[in-house]
Order: sequence, then C-alpha cells, then structure tokens
Amino acid sequence: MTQRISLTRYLVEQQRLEGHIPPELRLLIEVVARACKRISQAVNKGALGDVMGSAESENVQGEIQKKLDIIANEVLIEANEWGGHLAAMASEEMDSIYAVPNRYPQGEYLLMFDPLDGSSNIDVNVSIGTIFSVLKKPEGAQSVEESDFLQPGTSQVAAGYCVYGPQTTLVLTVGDGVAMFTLDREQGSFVLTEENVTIPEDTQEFAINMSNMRHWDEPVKRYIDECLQGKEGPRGKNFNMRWIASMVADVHRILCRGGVFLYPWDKREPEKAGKLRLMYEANPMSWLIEQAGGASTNGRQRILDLQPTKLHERVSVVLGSKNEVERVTGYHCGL
Ligand code: AHM
Ligand code: MG
Repeated sequence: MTQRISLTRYLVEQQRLEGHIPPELRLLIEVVARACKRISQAVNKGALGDVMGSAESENVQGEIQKKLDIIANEVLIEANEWGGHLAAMASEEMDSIYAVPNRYPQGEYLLMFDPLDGSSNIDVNVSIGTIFSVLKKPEGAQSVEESDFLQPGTSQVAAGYCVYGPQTTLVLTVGDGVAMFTLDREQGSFVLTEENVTIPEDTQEFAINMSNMRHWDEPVKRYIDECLQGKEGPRGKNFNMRWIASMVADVHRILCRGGVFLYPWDKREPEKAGKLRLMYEANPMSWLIEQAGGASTNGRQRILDLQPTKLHERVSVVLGSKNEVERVTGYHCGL
C-alpha cells in the first residue's frame, strides 16, 4: 500500500528536512487548515444548516455579505486568535485589521484572508473557497498597525487556498513549489495528493468575464479577439473558454491543466485598478502560480513586486500559463 502523507507530516518534513519553515509557521498553517475543514462542513450543509442567503449587511467595499461570508470570517478568527503565532489578521470582510486580543500571547506573523471567495456562487452550489496569505510582522514594532501589512507579495512566507468543490482541496506554498492536499472526510485529515504542481507554459484555454468586453481596454480586447479568431486567426489555434466566477476555482483549474485568467481594469469603475483585491486574492494566487512555473502581472508589472498602499487595494490581474501572460503583458506595454 502506498503510504499516505498527511498535511501534518508534510509540514513537519518542510520544517525538519528542508528547513523551510519555523515551527510557529507550521502550527499556524495547521490552524488555518483546521478552520478550512470547519468552513467546508458549513458549506456542505447548505440549505440544511441555515447558512444560505444574504446576511443583509455590507462589507467595507460596499458588497452585500452572505451568511456564509460572515460564518467563514468568524471561524478563521476564532481558530487563529488564541494560538500565540499571530500578531494580527486582516480580512476582505472586515474594515480594519484585527489585532490579537491582549488576553492571548502575541506572535510574529500576520494572516490575511478572503474567507469565502466566489460569494455569488454560494447559493447555487458552485465551487467556492478560502484564500490566505501569511506575512511576518516587521521587526522592532511593539504594537501592530495596518501599515505592517503593506508589504509586497514577495514578502509572503506562506500562501494558499482551500477550494470547496466536488472535493475539498487545500493548495499550499511555503516557497518550495506547490502541493495539493485532498480532505479525507472519514479520517478528518488533509492528505497529500499532488506535489511539485507545474503549469504548462502554453495553453488554449482562457478565463475572463466576456460580458464586460465593451468596457475593456484595447490590449485586452486585442488579446481576446485574437483567441476568438481561432485556427484561422493570427494565433493559428482554437481556444476554449471557462469562467466559474470563483477565482479559487478558476485558479485551481489553471494549476491542474494550464490556462490564463484575466480580471482586467475596465471602464465601469475607471477609478478602481480592478475588481480583485491585491492582498487577499492577487498576491497569494500570484505566488502559487509563480511557484508552479506560471506568471502573474497586472498587465504591465509583476503583481508580487507591487508595493501596496492600502489594505483593501484592488488590482488588475492576468495570471496563468507563462507564454500567454507574457503576450497579454506585451500587448499592454506596446510590444
Ligand atoms: P468575492 O471575493 O466578493 O467573491 O469576489 C471575487 C470574485 C472572484 O472569485 C471572481 O473571479 C470574480 O469575483 C467574479 O466576478 P464577476 O461576477 O464580475 O465575474
Ligand atoms: Mg474574493
């Protein structure tokens, strides 16, 4: 029988054999994974668990919150606040940072999350997920401030997501490639099911919300138009399209079989750089994609190099198979 490697064992080996992560970070990731198991249970109950529908409240970005958005946010906070590994947390669903209360020991890490990404899919039983990113608190500071979180994506020490789909899968990087763990519901543990995930450099599949086409900028229009011309057009090959409207599910597909994902700036809200959030969505996903051999830009620059200026900053996103991301980026840069 092939030996099953649990998330716990994988992390212990990362700590012990590879020396990639200190014990506090290992424990922190385990706690996040435990919270994801609880969220997975709540998601699974659906209409049987009184978790469906709107909570009739708005988050800081003016978006209507679903009951499950709030439940997932609370689960992540409760699970993580007392362990002693964190100084503070920040969430897409909270206006400002959540410092660990004084009654608990303070750690040196900062945790950011989108508790339930793909909210519009909750009530229609389509894959959704939790995205997370871990930073180290800058050294020397006694208290913790919002400015401590404003570090570029290159400073992340761990990042990942958990997708709640036909299977619950946790996908993780600590800077040593990308590993996938499938939740074994009978054992209650995440089991390693894929290591050294690699995204093919070329693809014939793109993901974009086509209903926004009339609002796009020229370089995005040009790229998609060339894909749509297929074999007869300048690309000389046919393209397929997928759009799940859950970034976690779209990114998961790209990690599994390649593809390119675009959520570009558009003219609907020209003052915003994009729809997706830099700290909770774009940075962790960009690191995972790069760790799997793909690329990620905002159309012009590498996302991981961007210096955030505020917690809920938005960004334009182009990520996935390297050659396609380079092409889209080239079109923006006039190449
Ligand atoms: P959310 O965090 O409020 O769920 O919003 C982010 C989601 C992404 O998962 C997805 O890629 C995108 O919004 C879909 O947007 P749209 O409905 O405009 O296609
Ligand atoms: Mg989201």
